[in-house]
Amino acid sequence: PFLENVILHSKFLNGEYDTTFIDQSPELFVFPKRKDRGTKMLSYIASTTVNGFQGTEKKKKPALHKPRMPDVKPYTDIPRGTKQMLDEQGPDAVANWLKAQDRVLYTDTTFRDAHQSLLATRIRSKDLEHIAEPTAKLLPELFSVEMWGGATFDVSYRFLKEDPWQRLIHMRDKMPNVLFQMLLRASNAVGYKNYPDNLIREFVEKSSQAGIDVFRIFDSLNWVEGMTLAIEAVRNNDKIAEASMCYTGDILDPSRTKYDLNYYVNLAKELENAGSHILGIKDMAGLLKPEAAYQLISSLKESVDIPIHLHTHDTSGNGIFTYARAIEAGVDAVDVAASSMAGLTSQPSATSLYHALEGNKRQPNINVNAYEDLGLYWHDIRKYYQDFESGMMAPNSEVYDHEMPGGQYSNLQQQAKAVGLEDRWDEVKKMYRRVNDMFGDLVKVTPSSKVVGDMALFMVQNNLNEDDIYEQGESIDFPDSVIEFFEGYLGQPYKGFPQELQRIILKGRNPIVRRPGELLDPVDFKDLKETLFHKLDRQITSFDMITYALYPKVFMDYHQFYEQYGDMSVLDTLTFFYGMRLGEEIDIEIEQGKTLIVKLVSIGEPQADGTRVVYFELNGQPREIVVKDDS
Ligand code: 3PY
Ligand code: ZN
Repeated sequence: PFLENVILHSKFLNGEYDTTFIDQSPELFVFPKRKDRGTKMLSYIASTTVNGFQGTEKKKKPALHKPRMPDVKPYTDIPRGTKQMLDEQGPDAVANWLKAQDRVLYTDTTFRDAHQSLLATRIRSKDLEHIAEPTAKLLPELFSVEMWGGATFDVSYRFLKEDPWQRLIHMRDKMPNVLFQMLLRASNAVGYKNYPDNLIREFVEKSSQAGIDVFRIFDSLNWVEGMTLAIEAVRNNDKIAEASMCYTGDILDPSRTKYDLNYYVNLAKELENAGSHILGIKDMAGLLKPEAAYQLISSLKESVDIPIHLHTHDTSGNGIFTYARAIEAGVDAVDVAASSMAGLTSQPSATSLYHALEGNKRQPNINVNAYEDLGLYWHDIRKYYQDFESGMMAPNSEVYDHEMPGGQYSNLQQQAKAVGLEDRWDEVKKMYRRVNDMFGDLVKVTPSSKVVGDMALFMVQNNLNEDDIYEQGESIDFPDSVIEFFEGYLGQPYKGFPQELQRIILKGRNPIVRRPGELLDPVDFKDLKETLFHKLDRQITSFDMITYALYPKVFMDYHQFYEQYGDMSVLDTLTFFYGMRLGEEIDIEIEQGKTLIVKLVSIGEPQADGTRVVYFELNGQPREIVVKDDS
C-alpha cells in the first residue's frame, strides 16, 4: 500500500483489523531505513549485470516483447465460482457437488506444477500475479487453481528471493472466485523431511488463513500413518482435504506385483476412512497408462464414495489418452495446464483435452477460446525463463523405465549440471532406476524421489555400481538424505526396507519404526519468535516463524539478501535475471505511486582490487556503484 506503517494504514485507521490482518500485511512493519532503496536496487542491478544471476552462467539479456494479455475489461465484476461455494456451504457440500457433476471438472496447474515441471519452478510472483485476474474472469468454471506448495515455497526464497506468502495473499486478492489448491507433502509440509506435529498444524492453519482452500496431501511412501495428522488439520480449518495416493509401477504388468490394483483400492479406502473429502490420484511421473487408468478409476468408483481427482504428467505423450479413459470410467476432475505450458513433463493441455472430448457428454464446461488467449500470455512469459528449460523437446516414453516424477526431471538435471554431470545425464537416469530397484521399488515423489536422485548422482559421480555398494559400503559416506531415509525419518515404505542395504547404510545403528512426528520435539514458537526478533531486529509475523522453522538457513539467507538489496520482487523478470544493457532505461515501481527511473550509462574497466565502477542515472541524477567482478 501507498501509506505504509501501522498507524497510517487505512484499515488501521478504520478499525478494520484483527491478527490475520497483521499477519498478512508485513508491510506494516517495514519502516524503511532510508539507506536507501535506490542504492540497494542499483547494487543488485550492477552486480547482476557484471556477474550474471547468482549461480548461473552470465548471459546476454534477451530482447523480448511484453507478454500478450487477453482482452478483459478492467472494472467488471469477477464471476462467482467454487470459492464462494466453499465459503458459504463448507467442504462436504463442495465434495458432493463435484461428485454430482456430469461433466468433468478442471484444475489448472499452470501457476504451480506446470512451471515446476518445465522451468524448475522459476516463474516469479510478478508474472503469476499479472495474469491472475484475467484468469479469474475468463475461467470461473474451473474447479480449482493449483498455485502453491510443492517446490514453489522454497524456490521462492532460495532462488527468486521473494516471499511465497505474499504471492498467495496477492493472488487471492486478484482471484477471489476459484478454489486455491496447494500440494502439501503431509508431514514433510513443503520441505524434504518430517517436521514436528505442531509445525504441520500451524502451517495448515496459516496457509488456510492466507488463502488455500484445497490441500492435496500425499506421503512420499504412500504411508497413511504419515498423512492422518495433515488431513485432520485441514478438516479442523474447514478446508478441503484431498488425500492422495501416488501412482507408481504398472498395474497392467503382471510381473510388477508390489503395487497392483488391490494395493490402490485398499489405499483409497484407508484415505476415505481417514477423513478425506476427495480422493487424489497423483501420477507424478506419468506412469498411469490409458487402460490402467480405466481399470483403476472403474474399481475405485465401486469402492469409495468420495469424488476422484486425477493428476498426471504428459512426459510419455499419452496424457490425453489416459485422461480420456479415466473420464470414460467416471473420474470427477483432472489436472490440466494452459496449452503453452502443457505437455512434456507438465500436465496435459486443457484445450487439447477439451477438443479431444468434442461430442462427448463429459466435455468440460469451459470457455476454450479464452483459455487459448490465456495461453498466449504464458507462451510469451515462458520465453523469459528460457534458461531454465530442461531441453526435452519431444514426448519421452523412457519415463516408463526410469519413473522419474515430472517435477523432479528439470530439477535433478540442474543438480547434475551443477556437479559437472551434464554429459552423463543418460547415465544418471539409468542409475535412478537401478537405485529404485536396490531400495526395494519405492514410490518416488518428493522427498523419496530426492533420496533416489541423490543416491543416483552420488553413484555416477563416484563411479560406483551396485556391487560396490554391497562390497565397500562400510567405508562409503552416503548422502545425508539416503541415511535419513534408511533411519526411518521419512516414514516406513510399503513392505519395509531392504534389510541388508539398510544395515550397510546405517553402519549398525538402529532405525526408528514409529511415526517421526511423534519423536520430534514440538517447535517452541514463543522462543522462536524471540530468537528471530533478535536476529532480524524487526517485528516477526507467523509466516516468518513457520518458514524459519521449516528451513532456518534458507530463511536467513533470504533475509540477508533482503537487507543487502531490498525487495527485488518489484524488478521486471529480465532485469532480475540478466541485469541491464548499456544505455538501457527502465522504470521500477517500488511501491504504488513511487517509481524509480534507472539508466545504465557505462561500466568501468576492472580495477586492481578486482572491482568495477558501474555508472547509472537514477531519476536523472548520476550514481556510481562499485561491484566486485567475479569473472
Ligand atoms: C512436489 O512435491 O513438489 C511434487 O510436485 C511432487 O510431485
Ligand atoms: Zn505433479
